[in-house]
Order: sequence, then C-alpha cells, then structure tokens
Amino acid sequence: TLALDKLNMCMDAKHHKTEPGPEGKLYQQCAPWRDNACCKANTSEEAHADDSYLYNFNWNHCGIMSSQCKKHFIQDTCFYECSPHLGPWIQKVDQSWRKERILNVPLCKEDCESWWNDCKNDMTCKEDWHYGWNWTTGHNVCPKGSFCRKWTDVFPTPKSMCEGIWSKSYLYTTLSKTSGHCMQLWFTGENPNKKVAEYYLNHAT
Ligand code: FOL
Repeated sequence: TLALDKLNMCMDAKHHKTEPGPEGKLYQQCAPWRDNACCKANTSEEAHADDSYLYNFNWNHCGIMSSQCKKHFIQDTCFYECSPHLGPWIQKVDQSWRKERILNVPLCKEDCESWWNDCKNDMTCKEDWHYGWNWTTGHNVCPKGSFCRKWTDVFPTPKSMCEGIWSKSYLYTTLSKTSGHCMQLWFTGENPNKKVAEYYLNHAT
C-alpha cells in the first residue's frame, strides 16, 4: 500500500519485511513479536546465532561474550529486526546495507541499565559498533590501533553504551517501563511499544 502508517510499518533495511504482519512462529527471544512483526522466522532464528548471516557480526571480538551479556544483544537484534512500531524514529540514510535507520528511540531505563550491568565484566575494543571494524576476514575484528578493554572503560555509564553502541539508535532516558513513554526491549504478551509510538507521534520530539 502507499499510505504510510507510522504506527505500523517496517524500516527499509537489510532484512526487514516491507510490511509488518503475523509470523506464526518466531524464535525464542523474538517470540513476543510473533503477532505483528517486521522480521521473518529465519531472521528471528539467526538473531540467536554467533556470527550470524544477518551482519556477520562477531560478538566475541574480545574473547567470548558472556551469555548474560549476549542475551541483551539478542534482544536488541529482535527489537531492531522485528519491531513494527519504530515509525516516529525512522530516518533515511545513505548506507550500503540499508536505506533507513532508527535514531534516538527512547529506551526504558531498566532495559538500558540491565543490559549494561550484565555486560559489565565483558570486554570490547570499540564504542561504536557500526563503524570502523576490520572486515578482511569476513567478520568484524578489532581494527589496528584499538585494544580490548574492560566494558566499563569503553562504556563508563549505561547511557554511553545504549546511545553509543549503535550510533544513536537509542536515546537514554530515566523513564521507567510503567511510564508508557519509553520503548521496551523486553516484554511479554501484547507489545507495549505501540502506545509509546502513538504518544511520540502526537508529541513532536
Ligand atoms: N541494533 C540497533 N538497535 N540499531 C541498529 O542500528 C543496529 N544495527 C545492527 C545490529 N543491531 C542494531 C547492524 N550492525 C556493520 C556493522 C554493524 C552492523 C551492520 C553493519 C558494518 O558493515 N560496518 C562497517 C561500515 C559499513 C557502512 O556503513 O558502509 C564498518 O566500518 O565496520
């Protein structure tokens, strides 16, 4: 259809469907999106794999990422690939691998803080995971001149991680899940983010 429904749409990116819709079955952590999703079943399954074909992205670029940390990256992947309610934050971009991105999606404090807390003991070599890797092996390797450092040295605060890691996909907020004014990576049952998108659509950001 031509009408653009900002409350129910998919961004024009690498793996997204053109329109959101029910998927029947989505894999594990992506299952909450099954009633209305921008991801296909195989994308939801790949979201759970190391070095998946989605982006050939290696979570283990500074040693094996802990499972408690990795589960948040899986959830972020589900949210990014499956969410049909990101319309207010979708922007055109000129990138080889996508035509649209998300910018400044207001993330609930609990989701950002639990993510950072669970990754605290992991290591990484970069603050922005979108740019500047060495891809000569086919997956991302820490570039020359960068070093594996403690997570908290690279990301001193939850805000620095949530906003920095995917070049401002997220905006850190002090809003809690119960506010109805921030987006949730983790939910069960009905998708709470539709009402949040509705709120922001009516209150220019
Ligand atoms: N999660 C969220 N929340 N937002 C995102 O934008 C997002 N993006 C990815 C995964 N989860 C996300 C995709 N991740 C490259 C690196 C990471 C990536 C996709 C692609 C990559 O190829 N980087 C190259 C530059 C490519 C280019 O922009 O032309 C590099 O220099 O490392």
